[in-house]
Amino acid sequence: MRVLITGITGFVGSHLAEHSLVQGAEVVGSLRWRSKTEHIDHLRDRLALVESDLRDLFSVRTLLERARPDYVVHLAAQSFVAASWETPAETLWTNAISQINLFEAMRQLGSTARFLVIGSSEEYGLVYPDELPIRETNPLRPLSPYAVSKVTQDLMGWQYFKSYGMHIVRARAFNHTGPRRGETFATSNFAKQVAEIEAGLRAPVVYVGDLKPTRDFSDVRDIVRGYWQLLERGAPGEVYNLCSGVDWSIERVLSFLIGHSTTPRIDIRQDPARLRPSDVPILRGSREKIERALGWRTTIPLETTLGDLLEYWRRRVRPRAS
Ligand code: A2R
Repeated sequence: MRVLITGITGFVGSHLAEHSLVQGAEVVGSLRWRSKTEHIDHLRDRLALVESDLRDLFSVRTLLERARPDYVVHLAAQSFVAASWETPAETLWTNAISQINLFEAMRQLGSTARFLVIGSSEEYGLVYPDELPIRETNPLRPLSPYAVSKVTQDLMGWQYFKSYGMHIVRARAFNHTGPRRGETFATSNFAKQVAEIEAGLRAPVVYVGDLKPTRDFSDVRDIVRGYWQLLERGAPGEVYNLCSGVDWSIERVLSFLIGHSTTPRIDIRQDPARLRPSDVPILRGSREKIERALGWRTTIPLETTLGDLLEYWRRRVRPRAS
């Protein structure tokens, strides 16, 4: 069994690579010449890595010829919602065209690999209170260029399944976090600030954006286990939410991290630069469909995830402080 993981150097890619190896799979990852490899350096001798920019069809074709995968998990993306308002065209191009390139190269090469499309809860966007919890049948009302790019990926997946009978399963993962989460994401950013305060690298003030929105957080290690199960047993053409079914406000996440700090008093200050043009106020999902189909459910409490995230940042920050 050979799995191709695009975006293997990213947050989720590194965790999925670990999980795939535990499953006994041969892992091939795509990366760019300038990609940082710190998240996968510990796995380097157990991975095959192929250089590829997925926006380039020629490059994608070469990647697939080299990888000859049984499974493809397409994680590579411009993954940051906030950045998508600054770079809407780049976000759409990277996220939508890269996936089309993969589909077209697979068609050209006659690949029958199983393909997992990585969508997002952001696709649901504006959700009214009587529409909670969010099911796969909820309307898609994307509120950011990123969300539109993910709707496009999702629906292109559906279209290639219908048009060409490709084995494509679609995942809509709600927020996930854990060690190695990029520092632009709120959970990780807060944990990093707390770790830097503890190490004496900054004043005891955490800078925040809007704390009111609530999100349905899962641990990334639960999410990659779900992705693997979807590859193995997900129904082609179908779409599945991956979520915990519980939402936490961003404020509660922050309070948890500050509450677990060794620094007795930390202040909170709003930074207008961290506010978004239109933020989704509440995201809470239903995982009923995937649980019924595959028996998948989250197992790691968010408290554990946030504790691990804080530890991760403490380990990274300490060498700078000494
Ligand atoms: O930017 P790089 O070179 O470090 O690689 C990133 C990769 N990537 C690309 N790879 C090939 N060609 C491209 N044009 C291209 N653009 C980006 O995607 C990196 O390895 C990965 C993204 O990693 P993260 O930003 O850490 O995202 P994360 O959290 O792992 O998200 C995985 C998936 C994405 O589809 C998100 O939209 C979704 O989960 O939430």
